Amino acid sequence: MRVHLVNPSDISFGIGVITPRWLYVLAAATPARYGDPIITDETLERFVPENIQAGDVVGIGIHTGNAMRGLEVGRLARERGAWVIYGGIHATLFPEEPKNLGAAHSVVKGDGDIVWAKAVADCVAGTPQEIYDGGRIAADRFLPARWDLSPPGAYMWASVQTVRGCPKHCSFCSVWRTDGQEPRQRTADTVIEEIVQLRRLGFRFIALADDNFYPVTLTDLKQARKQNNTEKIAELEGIRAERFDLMQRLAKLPSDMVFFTQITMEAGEDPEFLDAMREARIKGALVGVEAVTPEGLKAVFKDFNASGDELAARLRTFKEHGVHVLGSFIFGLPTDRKETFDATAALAKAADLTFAQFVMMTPFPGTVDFDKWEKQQGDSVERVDGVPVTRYWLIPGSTRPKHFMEHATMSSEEIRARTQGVWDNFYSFSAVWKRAHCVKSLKSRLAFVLISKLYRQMYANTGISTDSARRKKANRWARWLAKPCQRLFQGKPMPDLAMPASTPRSPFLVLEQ
Ligand code: B12
Ligand code: SF4
Repeated sequence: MRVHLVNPSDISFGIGVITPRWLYVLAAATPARYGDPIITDETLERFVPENIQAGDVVGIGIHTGNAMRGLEVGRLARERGAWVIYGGIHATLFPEEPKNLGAAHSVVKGDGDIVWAKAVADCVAGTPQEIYDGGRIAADRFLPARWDLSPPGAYMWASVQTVRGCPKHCSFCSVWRTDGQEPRQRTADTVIEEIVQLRRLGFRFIALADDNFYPVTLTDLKQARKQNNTEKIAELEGIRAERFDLMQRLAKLPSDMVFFTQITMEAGEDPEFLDAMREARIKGALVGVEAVTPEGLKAVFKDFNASGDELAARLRTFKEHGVHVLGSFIFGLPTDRKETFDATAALAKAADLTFAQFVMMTPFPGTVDFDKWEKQQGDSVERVDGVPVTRYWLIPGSTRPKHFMEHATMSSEEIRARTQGVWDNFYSFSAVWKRAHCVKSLKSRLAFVLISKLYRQMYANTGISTDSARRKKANRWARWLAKPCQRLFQGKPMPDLAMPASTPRSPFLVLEQ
């Protein structure tokens, strides 16, 4: 009996950009008595059903974007006589789908770190349960990943999660509802151990795969102080101090290492935090800008973001402190008008963003927007070959509608074309070359151009609602660009790298009372 773990994908660039972390965490959760699991990441290579023997256990992780392919993989595995278990955010939200459409024996909801061993053992004993609830485990129970099982040289970035959950409540995001609003933060020791192991293997670039790397803001602390809530103050200061501790330890790792994370714009008001990020070599961060107007931000419950002139200044602060910003914007919000596209393109330039992505509003399950949209559709929901559009991920790409949420003043095609225009504008050769001057040598500039082009190919035109012809074209380009880019990310393995010494706990942080 062998355990297989499959990350489904119908798009493959041949080279993986970021490691799908769940594969290697579940590998760590697989009891040793079953041997090392066989890992298939379909972003690298196609799943081969013939490799499955009757009685094997096959774990499949799905998010909404790869659910359809995942269900197909499950059916293929079951035909071979395997036990089929699903997990991941999509299976957590719709556990009946793997059962009805993906030939599942079991579905694991929530975190798989602990419950996976039981699910496998039950299958081996021939008594699988339909549902296992992994819940939200505490941070000290998160398992470090089995990076020794990752194929050498296959990925550009490894991914290490340092904190799970986010205290905010943006309407388009499912994280705060599935992972919770309480930050579950790993200790610096466990994170650093994993990163050292990755550097030993030759990974120099690490994505800190966090929902929000800045879970405690200065405003949160001020508020707790104002309320004289001593317990809350201690909790928040503890979380913040641990962040600084982690960053001080990252700073002691080999100087060729580069980190990237996701963070809210509020960090732009916290120079001490930004400086610590720079020292830690967290050279870039995805910042969810989403909208450039106060109305747009209100529409997505993100009014803690700045807008107007203040917005560009806030974003520039990151770069002034040595942290490059990948700005993320959403188009198709109810408040968007034709002018919004040009205003966004102008803001992206004025804010001196290093990278940007412009995504079309998509109602992801588990979000407030999805619930509202599904309710609005009611019984008169449009269907494609019998499938309601509120289950759009089950509609093949060739017939899937391109945009789901009707807009009061623009057609879906208009929103798509204008969004495309903003991508083209931001990633035009001259604009990229100008931005490339943020690095010094000619070689680094050329690398910057290559990476910008790869990023654009991978994300523009590959959204969940894009038609297959566009996807194929973007895919061809990305595959062509991925190989040379990947070489830029490789480091020489450092098998003897030692753990950096831990630092005394950071001194108390300077805050106005
Ligand atoms: C890092 C990240 C990325 C990275 C890297 C992706 C990668 N290769 O891993 C990048 C930036 C590339 C990315 C891109 C996108 N992402 Co993303 N991403 C994340 C993030 C922040 C962390 C993922 C992670 O590594 N987690 C750590 C692992 C250990 O946790 P996990 O995956 O949840 O796995 C645990 C459990 O779910 C469970 N489990 C998972 N699989 C399985 C399988 C089995 C068999 C079992 C038993 C259990 C199990 O056990 C695991 C351990 O506890 C998540 C948010 C989150 N909190 O997960 C969003 C998230 C997954 N992304 C999301 C989205 C929407 C996207 C994009 C579509 C964004 C966009 N518009 O372009 C793209 C899609 C890219 C693609 N085609 O895959 C959504 C998915 C929503 C949904 N309903 O599917 C999430 C949840 C964030 C959100 N805002 O809602 N993403
Ligand atoms: S979009 Fe970002 S800030 Fe908003 S809830 Fe999700 S993770 Fe948190």
